[in-house]
Amino acid sequence: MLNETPTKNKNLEAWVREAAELCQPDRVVWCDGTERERDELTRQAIGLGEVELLDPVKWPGCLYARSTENDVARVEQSTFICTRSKKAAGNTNNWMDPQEAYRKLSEIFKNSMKGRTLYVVPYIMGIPGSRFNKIGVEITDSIYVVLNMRIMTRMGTIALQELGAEGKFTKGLHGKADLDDHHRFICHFPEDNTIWSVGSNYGGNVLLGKKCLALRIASWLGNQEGWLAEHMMIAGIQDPSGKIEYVAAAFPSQCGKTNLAMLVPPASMKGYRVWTVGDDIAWMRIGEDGRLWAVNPEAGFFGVAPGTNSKTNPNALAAVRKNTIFTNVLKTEDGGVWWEGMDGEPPTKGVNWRGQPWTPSSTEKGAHSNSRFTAPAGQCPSISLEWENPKGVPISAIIFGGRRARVTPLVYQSRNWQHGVYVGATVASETTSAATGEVGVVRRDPMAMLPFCGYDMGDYFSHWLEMGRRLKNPPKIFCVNWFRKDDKGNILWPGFGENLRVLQWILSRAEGNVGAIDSVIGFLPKAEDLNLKGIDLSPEKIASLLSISKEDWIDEIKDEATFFEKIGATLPPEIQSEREALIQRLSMEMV
Ligand code: OXD
Ligand code: MN
Repeated sequence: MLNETPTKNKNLEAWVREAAELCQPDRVVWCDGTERERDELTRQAIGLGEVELLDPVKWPGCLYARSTENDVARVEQSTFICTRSKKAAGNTNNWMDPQEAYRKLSEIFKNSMKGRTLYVVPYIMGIPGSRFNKIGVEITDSIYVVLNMRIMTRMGTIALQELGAEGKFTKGLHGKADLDDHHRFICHFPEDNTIWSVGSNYGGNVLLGKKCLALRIASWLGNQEGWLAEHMMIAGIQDPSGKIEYVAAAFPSQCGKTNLAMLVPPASMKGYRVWTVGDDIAWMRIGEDGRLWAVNPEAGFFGVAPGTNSKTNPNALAAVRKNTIFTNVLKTEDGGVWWEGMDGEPPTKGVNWRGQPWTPSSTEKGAHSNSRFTAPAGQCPSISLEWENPKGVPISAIIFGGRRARVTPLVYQSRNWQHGVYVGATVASETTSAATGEVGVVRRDPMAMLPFCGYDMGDYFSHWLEMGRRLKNPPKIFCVNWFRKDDKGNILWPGFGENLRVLQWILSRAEGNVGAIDSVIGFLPKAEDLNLKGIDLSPEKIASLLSISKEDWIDEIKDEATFFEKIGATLPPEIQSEREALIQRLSMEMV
């Protein structure tokens, strides 16, 4: 922790001075990222009541935090893309004029750090030493944010060294202000490479390297520089011969990306392993070999706690046993943590996420449904040897998915890249508690990027199409749905480790080793080509999982039209013609 300026970068110095003038903190502290600094900040945060220490024997190095009750999820209605022209932000983003946004937020930031410390957090998104890195600097008055950023990014002196005297960086200004949701704004200024976030202390709104830089700003930069910043997990699938193939998969929040990235193969699939490269974000570039190469720009996992147990995700459980920050879970009497869906019996007593006494007979949940763990990725037993390879890993298959009780089958393959972009563009999912708002409503979430694309969605689809034209050896594109239900509302597919069976089919298809049924929506597996050994699923269930209902798809296409109309004139004609081709196939064939 340094009190004097440790950088020769004049732009950085000037910007920190400017922010301090606006926010008027008592002190300015530059973070160096050392363990000594972490210990000192932890001590201070405990003193301020921002975090509590968990039992040091059972949960070594772990901290417990609660956010205010009205500040537990991303706030999409208060998230803005502030480009000079509204058109650049597109119709699916909230837009604010940059002058107005700076003025409005300045009023909230003004003097808001009086009596507080302003921390300067330099960080790297990407692998240190890689030419594809982006450097960010977050200014914040929250020690909780600093402690989380040091897990989620490569932070401190290492980032200042990489930045050097002349380097460019994303300016991120964060302040808690009064944590009043009327004063909560998450504003992105892609033309200024700047983010201003105020009035929140919840991860997705305030860990500015993650959704704000690595997705919203990075997707804008990717469009200009010719690469993709995506809301995707990345994993390597090792087969019994030892060969590893990599997949990247996009799912909306809370649809199991982290579980898929850390999947443990079922006992009946001997010789298979899944290696985690990343669980949330993929930066993908075209390699010299004409393939798509993906890097996880983050250094940690900011995962959803409820439902994580030794069956659903033993690797995540192992990863969070030390040096982890738990937010909005239940704190047990013996200094441990608990959440709904954890192994074993619930504790007899505890303090819930609101800070109130809790017992199993309480009507309220112990942990908030969007409660989180922040854990260093390197602690995950399934972490890939390649996860810090600056080149990234070559992607054989891209997978899109959503949470759909009906309509979408367990898995299908698109016909080609253009059709795959259409499939990604039409992904829909039932909403979850990762964002404020109604839960369980079907909404279009193209490429799982609706809340994260930093520019016009139609232009984003065009960028995907352009990437496909440049790829000599593109990954094959698939769509999956682990959440299909029968008429009685029961989920049909067991999910979790068994999802590897679907990945196995996907990779066989990507390699051209297996046939498929050429259906109206794309290539469907023949039931006999799915590896179902050791799994108890009736042929009727398999048939339901792979079935497509003409009526459902006609409704689906109508709903797509409404969404495409919203995107407006920038919707690429290729997407329109894919849709028309599907309409034609549906009207010609009985499915
Ligand atoms: C996340 C999200 O936190 O997608 O990863 O909401
Ligand atoms: Mn996410």
